[in-house]
Amino acid sequence: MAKVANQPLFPLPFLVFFVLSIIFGFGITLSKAVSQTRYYKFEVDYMFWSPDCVENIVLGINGTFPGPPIRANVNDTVVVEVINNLSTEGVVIHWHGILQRGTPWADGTASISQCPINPGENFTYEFKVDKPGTYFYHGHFGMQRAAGLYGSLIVDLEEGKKEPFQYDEEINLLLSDWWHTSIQEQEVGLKSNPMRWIGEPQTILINGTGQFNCTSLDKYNTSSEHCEWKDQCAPFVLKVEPNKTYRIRIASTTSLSALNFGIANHTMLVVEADGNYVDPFETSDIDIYSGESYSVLVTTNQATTQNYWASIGVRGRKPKTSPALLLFNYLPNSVAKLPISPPPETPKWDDYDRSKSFTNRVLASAMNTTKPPPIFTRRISLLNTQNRINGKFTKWAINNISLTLPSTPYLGAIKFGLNSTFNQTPPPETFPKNYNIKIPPPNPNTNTGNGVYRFRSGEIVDVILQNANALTNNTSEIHPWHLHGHDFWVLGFGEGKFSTADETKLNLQNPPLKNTVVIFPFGWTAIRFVADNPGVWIFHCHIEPHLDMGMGVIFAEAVERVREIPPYALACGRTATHNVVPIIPQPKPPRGPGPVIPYFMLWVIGLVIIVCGIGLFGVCLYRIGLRRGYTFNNLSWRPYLGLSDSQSNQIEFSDLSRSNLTQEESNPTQEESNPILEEP
Ligand SMILES: [Cu+2]
Repeated sequence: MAKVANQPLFPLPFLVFFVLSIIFGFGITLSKAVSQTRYYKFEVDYMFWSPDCVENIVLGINGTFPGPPIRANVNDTVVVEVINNLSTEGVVIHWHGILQRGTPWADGTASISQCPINPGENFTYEFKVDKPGTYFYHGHFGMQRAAGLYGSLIVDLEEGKKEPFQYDEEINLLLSDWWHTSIQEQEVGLKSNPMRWIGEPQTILINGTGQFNCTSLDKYNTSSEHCEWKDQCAPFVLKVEPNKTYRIRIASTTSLSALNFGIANHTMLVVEADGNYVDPFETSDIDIYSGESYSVLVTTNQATTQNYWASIGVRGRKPKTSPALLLFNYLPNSVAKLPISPPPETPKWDDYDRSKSFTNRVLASAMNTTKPPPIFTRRISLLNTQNRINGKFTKWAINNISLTLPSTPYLGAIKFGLNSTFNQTPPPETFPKNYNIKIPPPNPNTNTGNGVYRFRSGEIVDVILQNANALTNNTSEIHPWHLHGHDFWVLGFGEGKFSTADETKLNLQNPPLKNTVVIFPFGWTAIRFVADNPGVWIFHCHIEPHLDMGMGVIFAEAVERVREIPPYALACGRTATHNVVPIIPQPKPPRGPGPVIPYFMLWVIGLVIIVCGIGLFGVCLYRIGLRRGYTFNNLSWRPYLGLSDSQSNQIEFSDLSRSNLTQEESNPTQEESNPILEEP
């Protein structure tokens, strides 16, 4: 039996292989550690809740309202398994501000990117987050967002990267408005003749809590008995430490209201809008429209012995809703300590000059934003009007077409050429030049339709959103328009009807990138985007009842380039039976509930197992070799490389089966001369 003497425990090739494995393995591990997969499981159901101290039913996720926050880093993959526990309604969830490049089927828009998830069934969204910013998610089927189906979605920079501004702590505010009537009642009202408008909200909610008919101020001032706060509606308190800078992320998922946010005695520095850095500017308050988000920096540099009010009030519509108040509580002051200064007053609701001057200050940060292409290749003008169908039903229309969504999702319908599922005639690219936007529509009658604007890949598209008089004289409303699948450059705003004279007013130098932009009463807004994201994207007014009444258009972009639509996304309408789409059960995501799997650990464990396995294998080979009397001190990989012995002047490690060797093939003298091996 071979005996080992002075033999290194691990031979050189094994050591080299071992070290390379570790370097290679850690390379993979580190790259995976930078981008993670974030798993969530969302069970959607109606439940009793008291968002504003009045018990009602809300659409909750996993038994909470609002839904759980999603947090990820740039380049992470977010996987959300949505389980529809509703007994009679379908459901979808849209990831507002996420561009869904390569995954247009995950945009979460019923009838557009996918079929509603049936009651009792589930659907898994999987998408990459490629841009840092303040976002949110919400229902996009019927009016489910207004029923409370929303939550926040924050994307941080990659680990180790720094924001272009500094702050100490972060506060996240998700704003919404709340009605005591159900969305079913609201929706039936909207489609009734005569229409029953939803009216103004009962309460403004901050992170899902508000106080109906009883502001924090009432409570502190009068301790009135009707102000009975429960856990679910306890006033929101921002606990802050003096002399620190806070990044306050503010997103609005309101159904209707345009809001204004201000903190008494404090100014704020606006640094982000809709997930894009802006040229920082200081302001006492911000206007925020439904679908928008901002980050502001606030420094707690006021008298430290005081607390301060922050206030969120309604603008743009004659408000009937009390402003929501929250306490800016300077620690260690008691929460019960009443601020000396009054709450900031919401600017006058119809002071549009003030609104415009704020909006015009939102400009691209010089450092972090790309400029728009200097010219457009296609321009579409969209006239916003309020109309009637058959002289009765009130609708909103764009270029005289009120959008009604088809039962087959556009994405599948266009991909598979199912032309009977929607109007094949594209909607008009513009409206009559002589249309008078200052008066109600002379012929208020309109038509419903579901045609699409089709874009070739790479088209540079300008959209001129043109506001006009609604059905009532001297009335024109604010509409915040939101585009899916894109950020767009906001080239400008203007009064009256857009004309060629306005062309020179467009800002091509530093227009901000946004995903939501407002049109002011009787005015126009110009935007530009590049059609470089294959998919079908809705562009619509983010006011929930307005979209329900037809205020939107559909953009189809190079759909032939869309691949791998999960079959379940199309299991309805004509795509359900279309033979190109086999209906197979959707695989479950690798993990169920819980926010984050430490993928890093899986890699480390896997790596350790592989390296140990290789090591053991190497050691075994080595020991076997020793027992069979081979020498290992002069090793060569030549036989593996296909080199002949004549090319080698050394004994080959590959010559494992020594008995098969001939004398010519082997070099016995070398073996014998080997002092390490001794004869048995
Ligand atoms: Cu609108």
